[in-house]
Amino acid sequence: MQNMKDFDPNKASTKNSGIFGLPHSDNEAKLVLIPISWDATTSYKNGTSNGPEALFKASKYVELFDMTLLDFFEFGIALDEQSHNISKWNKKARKRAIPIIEKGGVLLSNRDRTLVNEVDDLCSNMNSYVSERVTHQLDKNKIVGIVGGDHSVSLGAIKSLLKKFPNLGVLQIDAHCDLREAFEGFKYSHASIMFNVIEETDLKKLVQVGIRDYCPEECNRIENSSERIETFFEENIIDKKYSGKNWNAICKEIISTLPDEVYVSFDIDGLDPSLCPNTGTPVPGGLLYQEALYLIKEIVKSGKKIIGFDLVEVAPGKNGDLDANVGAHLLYKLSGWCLKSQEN
Ligand SMILES: [Mn+2]
Repeated sequence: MQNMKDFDPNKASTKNSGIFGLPHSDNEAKLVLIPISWDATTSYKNGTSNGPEALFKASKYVELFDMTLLDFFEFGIALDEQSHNISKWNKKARKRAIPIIEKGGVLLSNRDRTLVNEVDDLCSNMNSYVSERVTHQLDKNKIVGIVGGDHSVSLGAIKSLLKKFPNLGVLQIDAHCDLREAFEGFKYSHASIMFNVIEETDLKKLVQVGIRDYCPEECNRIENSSERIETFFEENIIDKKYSGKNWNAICKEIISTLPDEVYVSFDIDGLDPSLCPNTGTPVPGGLLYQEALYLIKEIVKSGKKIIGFDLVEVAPGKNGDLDANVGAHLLYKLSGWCLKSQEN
């Protein structure tokens, strides 16, 4: 890395530095993080479209050294450009989605149906942008991470990655299954992301962890998926934990269901909401920060490769910036384990 020799990880980050205070351009970086400021269909609280900017700011205060990962950041991490179109489409879609969400997705008039179609079209534009951007970076031999935005941003990324890695499996850390067929009327809702992945791709394995808020339709879908979807519900994890099974053994169980190439789709609401109080749809319970990281670390230690990832639903709050701080640390460690796993 040409400008790496002048870089000192012991010093505070400089004003014009990149994400995590690093000096890399996206040409120099091995890992490119693609920001998608999107919250068109968030149902409870919006604000996750401000995630990428808040994460970028908070990232400057993340300590670069890691006793296990060491100086992995020398591979280079850069944040891709923000797309002006994404913000424009998001504003348009959000404006049209709000009256529908307020009615609980019950479409009463032709006008309602027109609004829903317009939202779906704008979401399709976003999906295409993510797909194209990911393919563009993969063609340049980069590894990609998507920085959301709500969870719907993952679809385009998974589609493009499946072309390069047809046998990849998705590990989804989330409070929700996201397996509803459309939610509140919208085809590309954040709450339907994994339904769309299952329907629109040949993904062989989806492994869900942390799930604690779901509906009967989603349970049926999991049961009838012939193990294409494997769900580690929080209630079952807690039963095992409280009867003495340790987290290491539970992680091994989870990891045994994953193929060798793993895409991590990390919805911050999979964590305990005290770590992400401003996320769009917080649910009590959830993984601790260190449990989630331990799982990621064990995946890499087991010899599997993380071929890409996303971090979604991080929303900065008005009071303090805990959400962004937790998110930035998580993003850094995910980046690290992803880069480290390329040696596998
Ligand atoms: Mn989700």
